[in-house]
Amino acid sequence: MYDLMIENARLYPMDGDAHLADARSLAVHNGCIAALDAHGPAREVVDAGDRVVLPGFIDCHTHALYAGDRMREHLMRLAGATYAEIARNGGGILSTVEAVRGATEAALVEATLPRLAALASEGVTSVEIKSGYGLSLNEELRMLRAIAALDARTPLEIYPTFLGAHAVPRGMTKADYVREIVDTMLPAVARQGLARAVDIFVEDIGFDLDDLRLIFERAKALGFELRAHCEQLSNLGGTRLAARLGALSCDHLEFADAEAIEAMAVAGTVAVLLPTAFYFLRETRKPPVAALRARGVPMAVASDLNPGSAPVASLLTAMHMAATLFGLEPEEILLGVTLHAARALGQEHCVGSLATGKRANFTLWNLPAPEFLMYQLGGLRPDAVYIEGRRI
Ligand code: DI6
Ligand code: FE
Repeated sequence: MYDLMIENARLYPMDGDAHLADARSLAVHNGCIAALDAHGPAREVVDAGDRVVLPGFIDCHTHALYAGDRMREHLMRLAGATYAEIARNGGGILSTVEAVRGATEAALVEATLPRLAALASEGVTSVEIKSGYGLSLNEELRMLRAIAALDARTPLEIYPTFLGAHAVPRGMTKADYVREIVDTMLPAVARQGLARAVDIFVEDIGFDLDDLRLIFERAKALGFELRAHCEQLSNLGGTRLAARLGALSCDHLEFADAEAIEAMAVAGTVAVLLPTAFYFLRETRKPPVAALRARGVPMAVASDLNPGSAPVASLLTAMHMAATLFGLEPEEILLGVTLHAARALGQEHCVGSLATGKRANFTLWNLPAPEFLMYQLGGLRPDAVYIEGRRI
């Protein structure tokens, strides 16, 4: 006896490609997908009425936990200032660090809940959330505890990432801060089990290749998965090194070159593309999508939701932009928010497609076809969202 049966559905399993399945039904047991094309009794039967069923979307790169806003910086940018100029003049990430340090853990959680609700309303069932606005042991731990609280407060599956190496805090040299990350912060985060992955912002205004190596080697030894922000604003070679050190994903990649792509292809690293940041910062250099495709590098798409470069609480908007701005094909984008996003989080064994044994995270849509999500912008919502077989 199954717990739940979805019948009469157009299933798009996203299991390798983005095609329509022959199967018309999906059975759920104990929160997992028990069978496709199942028959047999179920405690609850839902007639999908020929609607589209997709795996729950996975937003695999966000900085959704923050306090305050950066509206004034955005207005400065609209008037001509660049992201890097604003950062060098004391704005940027460090201004959000001040806001986060001034907010209670409860206030951080309350500020973030509506942003997660917005993502969930679009069919997102898993969200990665990075720390990185604390920049000290205690403040980073506080952010990670708030992320754990969000996991408990929402039905969403939350994947916490430690991004201590997001910016150098005021009053410290980069070398001293990197030493603190390696010697103190990483072991403490590992001990408390507060993050699955470790991330780093590799950029002139962030961290360099030596920092990347030090932090990744320690993080790997402590059992963390590795991710990196690379080649967003310039080409420092972060992608090549991160991929060689075993990064699950390299993210942004506007300035990635052939060597970077080759290193990702060899290592099986996922390219996480973030068109909202490209759009919001009014960048002109696009990631090398054709070359990534040609070399078979799996591409994911995420919202990058953050107060500075992408205040965009909408994965559907990121998906639409991935098509119109970056030239990804609709099928690539659908895989990019399901199977490939799961891979970027090291979770492809349990989420990201409609496959037997995976968690029963899926959504029902009244659409002519899934590609419609890359056509209409705005106003699209799933009729139902299920996480581990329960409707939320
Ligand atoms: N790259 C980004 O796009 C975000 N972080 C990063 O390293 C921006 C974060 C912010 O500006 O607050
Ligand atoms: Fe980011």
